Amino acid sequence: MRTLTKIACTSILSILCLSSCKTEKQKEVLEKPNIIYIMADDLTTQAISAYGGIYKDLAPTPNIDKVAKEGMLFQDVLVTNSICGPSRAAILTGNYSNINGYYKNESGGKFDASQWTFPQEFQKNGYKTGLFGKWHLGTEPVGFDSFKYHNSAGQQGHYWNPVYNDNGNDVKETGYATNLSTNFALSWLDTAKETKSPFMLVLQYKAPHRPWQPDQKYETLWEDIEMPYPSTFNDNYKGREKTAGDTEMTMEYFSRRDMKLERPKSIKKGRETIKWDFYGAKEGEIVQPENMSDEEGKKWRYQNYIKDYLACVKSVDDNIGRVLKYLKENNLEENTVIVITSDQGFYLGDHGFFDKRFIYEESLRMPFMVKYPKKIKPGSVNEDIITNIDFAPTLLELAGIKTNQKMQGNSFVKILEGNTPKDWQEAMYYHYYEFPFWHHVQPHYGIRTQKFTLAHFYYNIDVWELYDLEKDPQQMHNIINDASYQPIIIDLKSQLKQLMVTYENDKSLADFRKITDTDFGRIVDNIKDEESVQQILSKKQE
Ligand code: SGN
Ligand code: CA
Repeated sequence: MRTLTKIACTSILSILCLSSCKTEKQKEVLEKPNIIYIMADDLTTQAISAYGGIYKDLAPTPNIDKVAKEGMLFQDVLVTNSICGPSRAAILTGNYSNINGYYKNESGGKFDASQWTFPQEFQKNGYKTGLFGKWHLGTEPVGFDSFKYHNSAGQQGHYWNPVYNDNGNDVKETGYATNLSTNFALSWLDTAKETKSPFMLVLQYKAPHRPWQPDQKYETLWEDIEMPYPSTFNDNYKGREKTAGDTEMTMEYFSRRDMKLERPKSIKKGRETIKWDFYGAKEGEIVQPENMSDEEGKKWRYQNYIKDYLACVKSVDDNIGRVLKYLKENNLEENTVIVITSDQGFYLGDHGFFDKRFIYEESLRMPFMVKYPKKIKPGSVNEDIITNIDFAPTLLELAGIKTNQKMQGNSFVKILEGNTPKDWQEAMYYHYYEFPFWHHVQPHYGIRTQKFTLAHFYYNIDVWELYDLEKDPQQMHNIINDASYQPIIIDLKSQLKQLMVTYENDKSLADFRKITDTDFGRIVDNIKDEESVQQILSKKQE
């Protein structure tokens, strides 16, 4: 009797074990990871507390930080062309602008949607795919079962009551864009998670892009506080007069709209309203209260700007918190890869700037972190040079999707696993083309290693710059003429040349200038308001 019971128990146990082991094994084979790719617009590392910085205690980002804490935080993810559409095109195709054909925002035309993009590959391989929020590439998204993207203000979108293109139809929604895009994404997830297929969600916030309009509840969040100033706030651009010193993105170029000044009722619709709202954006126009000194005015504009920008980031952080809560409540945390990033970096008064475009650190570095408990050690930090063309191959490899598609980028899954391959890149190639509108930043290309930045500004000037990132991390000293650096310059120039050959962009300066000069067309047809802004503002640019 005793023995019989023992035998019976043992066999029941082994059956139980067998079936549960089998389930585990089956799970591994069947369970492809879900992917959630979250990209905010113009979100920069200086505004994320996980990266430290001067705002970390006053304006923390606990939800974004949580992803970093539970995953890997990247310190050196760099954008190949620091502007919205071109960065998005590079991310989608895994290729540089010269291969995907999308070089510029202004007069950059529409993204060629007949090209291969990574979401198409996910869709082809059985993933449910969805896109919500900012798209900003002109043509309709391909590779998504469902999409709902900002379709106003030339696809920049609006913060309040925005128009979205909902799978082909324009719908005006009521509310605040950051909350709305998250609502749409989460309700799509409700359906996607019920199917047997894994999902790949792309959630791209309009925030914290200009004109930096916070949610009502955060409008006066830091009213009584004077936000700190970046240490390079009063940069005088010595030795960089024709490059950093000749832009339209300093604190003097904020408009009345940026400063949230109320337009007099007497100003009627149309051209006049645009003229009033954008006053300040042109040279010689300064927005500041009467009786303020220049220094006070500069500080006043910065304070308005930084508080609004950080308040927009706060909503992004809150909404990322909603996504994380959703994953937890639906038991999706273990098998979901979460990426948080931005389309480039941004200046928060650093070097006296707002906006991006330059190869200089604040706009070159993209915030980037990944959480995926199955592969990534919590709390890890990585310092390898990775660029935005490496995203697509990495996401595909994480999902176990093989493709013959030619991508210039490389997968960094090994890096996520904590093992940087011996032959991993130690330098990156950068190239920015748009000029003069918006912000008058000279087209330039360059190389960035972990120690140096070497750049050539070439459109209607011929200026080389070199920065020693170890001795001068803030890039205040252009040491291109320093004799002791000449051997380094020779070496960097030859590496740069090699990179241009590798990336198939070893063209003449005349050919590069042609790209800047070419009008590839508008991003969307029939946008009257944008047209007038361009006409009104572009007068005094060259
Ligand atoms: C708008 C902004 C610019 C900004 C571009 C590009 N002007 O035109 O300041 O550089 O977008 O931004 S605004 O006053 O009309 O907001 S990007 O994110 O699309 O690259
Ligand atoms: Ca952007």
